[in-house]
Amino acid sequence: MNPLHFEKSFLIVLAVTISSSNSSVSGDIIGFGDFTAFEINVADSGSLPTTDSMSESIQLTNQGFLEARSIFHKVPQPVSQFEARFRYRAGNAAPLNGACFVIQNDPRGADAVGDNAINLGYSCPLSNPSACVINSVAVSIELDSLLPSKSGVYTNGSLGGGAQATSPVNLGSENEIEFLIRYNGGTEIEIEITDTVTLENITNVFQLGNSLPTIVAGNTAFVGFTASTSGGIRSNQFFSAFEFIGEYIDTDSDDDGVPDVIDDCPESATGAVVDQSGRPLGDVDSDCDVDLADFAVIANNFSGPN
Ligand SMILES: [Ca+2]
Ligand SMILES: [Ca+2]
Ligand SMILES: [Ca+2]
Ligand SMILES: [Ca+2]
Repeated sequence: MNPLHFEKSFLIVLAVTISSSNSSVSGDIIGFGDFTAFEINVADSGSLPTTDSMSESIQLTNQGFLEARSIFHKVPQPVSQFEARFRYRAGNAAPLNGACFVIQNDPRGADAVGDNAINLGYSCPLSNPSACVINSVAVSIELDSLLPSKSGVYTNGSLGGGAQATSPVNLGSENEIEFLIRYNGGTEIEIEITDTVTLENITNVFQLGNSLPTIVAGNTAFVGFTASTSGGIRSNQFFSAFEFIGEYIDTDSDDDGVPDVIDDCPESATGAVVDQSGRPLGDVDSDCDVDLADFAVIANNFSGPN
C-alpha cells in the first residue's frame, strides 16, 4: 500500500450519495503478475495476445493484420498524482503501428479498446466513433520505419498533432525501452524515455490543458495499455515491468462536501447549501451564485397565489 495514500473522512458520507466508486481505492500495481488482475481486450480476429507470468510480460500485438488490443487493470487506480513505469519493445517497427499508455474512465471500464492502425487501439475513425476511449489521457508510442519514432500526450480518444520525436531514442529499435511517466497534480505530465541498451535518454514535458482528474472525470481511473497494427508492414509489441504508484487526493476547494472533480460550482459561497453537483440551492440561472438575478427569475415566473 502506498504510504502517501489517504482519504478524507467526509468521503465515507459522500460514498453513499454521490459516488460509490470513490469510496475504495486500490493499492499500487507492481508488475502484471499472473494477469488475473487485468482485462485483456481484442477488437480483431487475429491470434490472441501472449502472456508470460514468469517474466510478467505480454505480447499485445502479433504482427497480425489490423490488430487493435488493450490491457487494463480491473480496479480503478488513484490518479490525483502518480508515477508509472513500464518497458516496451517493438519488433518489425513500421508506420501506422504503435501503442499508448492510457488512463481512462471510459463507460466500458477495463474492457475499453479503440480502433486499429493509426488509431493505436485508443482512437477511432469517423466510421466507428464509439470505439474511441473517452474520459482519458494517453501517452502515445508512434512507430515508423524510416522517420524518427514519436511520443505525445492526447486526451479523450483523439490522436494527431503534438507528438515529439523521441530521438536519440528509437522506440522501434527492438531494444527494451523504459518509460517513466510522472504526474504531480497540476496540468503538466512528464515523460522520460530511456533505451535500456544504449542508455540514451530523453525527457519531454507536455501540457494537458487541464488537471488530469478533471479530464478523466475522476480521482480514480483504469490504467493500462492499448496497441495496434496496420494493414501493411506490421509490428510485434511487448510490455513488461509495469508499475503504477498513485495517490488519491480529493480536493474540495469550497468545502461543501462535493469534491472539485465532480463539483459543477467548485468555488460556491462558503456555507451555501448545495445539491449533489455542488451547486447552491436557488441558483436558478446556473451561474453558481444566488443573488437578485436568481430572485428576478423566480419573481417573473411566480404563478401564486399560494
Ligand atoms: Ca466542492
Ligand atoms: Ca460547490
Ligand atoms: Ca445564480
Ligand atoms: Ca449571479
